Amino acid sequence: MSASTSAPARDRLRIAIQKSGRLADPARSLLAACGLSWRQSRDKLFCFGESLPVDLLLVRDDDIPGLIADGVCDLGVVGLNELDEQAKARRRIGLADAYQPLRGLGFGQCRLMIAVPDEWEWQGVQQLVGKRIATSYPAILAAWLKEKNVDAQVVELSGSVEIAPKLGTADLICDLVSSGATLAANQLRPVETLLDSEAVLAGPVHELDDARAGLMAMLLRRLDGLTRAQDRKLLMFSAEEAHVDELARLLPDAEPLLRLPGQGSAVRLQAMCNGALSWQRLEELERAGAQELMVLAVEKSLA
Ligand code: PRT
Ligand code: ZN
Repeated sequence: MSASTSAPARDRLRIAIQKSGRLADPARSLLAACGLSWRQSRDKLFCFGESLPVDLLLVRDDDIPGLIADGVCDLGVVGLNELDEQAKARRRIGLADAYQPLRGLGFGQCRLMIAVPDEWEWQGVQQLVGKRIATSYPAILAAWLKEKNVDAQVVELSGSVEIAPKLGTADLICDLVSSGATLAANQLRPVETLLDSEAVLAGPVHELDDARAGLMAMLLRRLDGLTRAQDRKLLMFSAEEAHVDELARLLPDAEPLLRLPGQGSAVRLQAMCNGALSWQRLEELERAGAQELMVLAVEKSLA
């Protein structure tokens, strides 16, 4: 039985995104690139979907997993770190899983890492036994320590984790790292990675059974289309017929070449390439007889 059977049928999809912060702008841009548009300005908490019945709720990132669990929102854009932390915290108190990551979104990349004072000579996880570790991710850290069979004390802090060792409230920390500058500025050094994180589209564990299911499927298809498009380039060029086989051999990562009539004995060719097309590769193709080479970015794809 689906979890939503008892809930009233809804015909509008609701997506929670961060109101302000690191994930706010990229989340809005990505959803806009999926063809969604909204009536409200960005400082409002609710944005009414105009182009499609898909509304936005602008909230703190910490609230997003709970909003999905409670059925207030159907989807959310949130860091995998936050989603995983709250999922593990639920499991610890015996609650069933209520959300899951549906797609990685390719932004908000960071790592949840153990960082120790610079002066420590790192010898491995057993060095953590008996130590106090400050973190805003107590459930992930506790699960990791258990897996490593390390008995250490988890000191939960809601912010400014990196100054805990200096303040003497902890011996080391477990925090998010992207450039590493914050750690360096606090004389800390990353030594172990607990989680590789990025922004994800999170959704319920049970399938929806009303009009929202179709909207969700369409949104996921468009997201996949954008991801696929990012990796693809359309290569266009012309060549003498005699060179075409050799040029095709130089493009093993391309879908079959499309041939169009050209001038005289030349043909015009198009190839959809899935790999990078460096200057070096273009010059190699030129030496093998390709002329008028042009590389075009693919914006959207339902292929
Ligand atoms: O107000 P709200 O609660 O919504 O926002 P927030 O302040 O909790 O979140 P925000 O906007 O800081 O981060 C949102 C999400 O961005 C996080 O949950 C991560 O998924 C992702 N993200 C990516 C990061 C970082 N990179 C990051 N570097 N979140 C935080 N940081 C912090 C980190 O905690 C540390 O303090 O940046 C510092 C380290 O950065 P570097 O570059 O010095 O290593
Ligand atoms: Zn937050």
